[in-house]
Amino acid sequence: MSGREPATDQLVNYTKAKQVSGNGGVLSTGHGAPVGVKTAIQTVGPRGPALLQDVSFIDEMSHFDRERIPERVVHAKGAGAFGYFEVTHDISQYCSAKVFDTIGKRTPIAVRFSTVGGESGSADTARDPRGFAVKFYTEDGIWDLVGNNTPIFFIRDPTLFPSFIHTQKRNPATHLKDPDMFWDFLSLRPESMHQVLFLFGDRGTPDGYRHMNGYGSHTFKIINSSGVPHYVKFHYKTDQKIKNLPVEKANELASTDPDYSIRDLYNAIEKKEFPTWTMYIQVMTFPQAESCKFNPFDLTKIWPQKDYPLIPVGKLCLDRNPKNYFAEVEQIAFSPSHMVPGIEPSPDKMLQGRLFSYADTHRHRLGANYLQLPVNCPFRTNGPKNYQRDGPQCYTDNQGGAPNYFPNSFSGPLECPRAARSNIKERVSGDVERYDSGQSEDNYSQATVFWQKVLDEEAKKRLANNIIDHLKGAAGFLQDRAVKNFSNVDVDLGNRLRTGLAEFKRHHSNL
Ligand code: HDE
Repeated sequence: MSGREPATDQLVNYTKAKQVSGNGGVLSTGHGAPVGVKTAIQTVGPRGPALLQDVSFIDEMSHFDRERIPERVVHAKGAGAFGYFEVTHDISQYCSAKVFDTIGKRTPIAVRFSTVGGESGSADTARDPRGFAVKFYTEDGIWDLVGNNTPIFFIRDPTLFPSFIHTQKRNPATHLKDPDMFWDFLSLRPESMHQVLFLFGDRGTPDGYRHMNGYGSHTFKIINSSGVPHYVKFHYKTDQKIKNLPVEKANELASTDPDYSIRDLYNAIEKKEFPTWTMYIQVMTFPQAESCKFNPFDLTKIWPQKDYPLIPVGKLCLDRNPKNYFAEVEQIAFSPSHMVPGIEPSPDKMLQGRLFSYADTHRHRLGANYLQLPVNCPFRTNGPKNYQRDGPQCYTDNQGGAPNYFPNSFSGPLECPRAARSNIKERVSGDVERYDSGQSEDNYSQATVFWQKVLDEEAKKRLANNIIDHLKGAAGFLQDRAVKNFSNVDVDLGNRLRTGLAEFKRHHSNL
C-alpha cells in the first residue's frame, strides 16, 4: 500500500491490528445476540413478503433510521484531535486554576477545529472564520476555551447572533447563500467592520487547521490564590507557522478535496508530525480596565500588544486522532460556561450570552445527560458529584444511594471552600436598559489601524479584490452602503472598492 496516505489506509491498518489481536468477533444484534445470516431478510418463500418477527433486521433498520443527530447550528463541519497542554511558565501570580499550577504539568485536551457557516458536508477551504475550541480535562473539572482563529468577532451584543448567522447561511425561500442578506446585515451593523477585514484578508482562507493561530477572543477574569482578580485574553500561536491558501487554490480545493483540512490534520498526526501551539495571555488590571480608552469587554476590539504584552504560559500538542469520529468529535460538546475555579467570566456581553447558549444547544442536540458521554465527562475528577439525577439516557450509576437533596445529614457532597473563595465580591451599578452600541461606540479606529499599519500593498490589493468579488453580488444600494462604511475605515479602501465594483459593472454590461 505504499504511496497511500494514513487517512486512506485507516481500514488497512485496522485490519492489520486485528490480525495481531484476533478477528473481528461474532456479529450480534444490538442486544448482543449472535446473528447467523446477515445477507438476507427472513421471508415467506424466496420472493417475499417479509416477516415482522425478523428482529435482527428490524434492530438494524430502526437504528439506521435514527443515525443522524442535529448538526451544530453553526460550526457544523469540523475535525477533532486529542493531546495535552503543558505548562512552561508560572502564571500563578495571576491565576490559581489548577491547570496552570506547576511548570511541566500536563493536562489532557481535546480540540475541535471547524468552519462556521457551512453544513457538515461543506468545503473546508471556504472563506470563513475557523473555530478553535479546546477542552481541558483538568483535575478541577472541564475547562472549555471555545475560541476562533480571530481575536475579534462581528458583533458585540449576543441578541444579534441568530440574525447575523441567518444572513451567513441560506435564504429561507431559495435555500441559497444570499449576498443581499450577507451585506445588508453587515453594512447595517458597522461594528462588524474590523472582523470583516480579517475575513476578506489572507487569514480568511487558512491552509488547513495546523497553520493558524487560536484566540479565546473574549476578555475573561482570572483570580489568584489571594483572591486578586485580573482581566485576561488567551492566545495560542501556531508553531507550524501561519500559512494561508491563495484564493484560486482554496476554490480549486473546494471541488477537488472538500475535506482538505480534516485530511491534513489526520495525516499529520498519524505521521507523528504532532502540531503544537504556544499559549500566551494578555493581562489587564481592574484599574487599567477602568481607565482604558476603549471598552475592554468589547469583542470587536483587540487589546494592543504594545500596551498589554503577550505573556507565555504553555504549549498545546495534538498527538492522537479520534478513534471514532461520531463518538469523539460529533458528540463533543464545548461550552464557555464550563469553567473551573480561578477562571470566571468578565462582563463581556457576548460571553455572557454564550454562557447560556452552548449548554442549551447541547441539551437539544445530545440530550440532558450530554456531560455523561465519555468525551465530555470530567474524567479527571472524582465525580461529578451533585444533586442532579435521572433524565434521558442516564448511563452512569446515577450516583447510587447518595442523597439527592441538599443540605442533608447523610454524607452527600459538600461545598468547596476553595471554589467559594474564587467567587470574589464585585460591585456593579448602572441603569437597567437595552444599550444598543451600534452607532455610539467606536466602530472603525482599530479597523483603520489594521488597514493602514498591518497590511502591505499586496495584502491590501488582495483584501480589496476579495471584498469586490463578494460584494458585486449584492444589490446596488447595499454596495453603496457597504462602500460608505469601508470609506470610514480608510478613504483609500473605499475608493478601491468603488472603482473595482464600477469596473465589474462596466465589464458586465459590455458582455
Ligand atoms: Fe459560538 N456557537 N456562538 N462562537 N462557537 C456554537 O454551539 C454562539 C461565538 C464557537 O467545535 C454553537 O455546540 C452564540 C464567538 C466555536 O463544537 C452555539 C454566540 C466565538 C463553536 C453557538 C457565539 C464562537 C461554536 C453551535 C454569540 C469565538 C464550535 C453548536 C453570543 C470566540 C464548537 C454548539 C465545537 C458553536 C452560539 C459567538 C466560537 C449555537 C450565541 C464569539 C468554536 O451554541
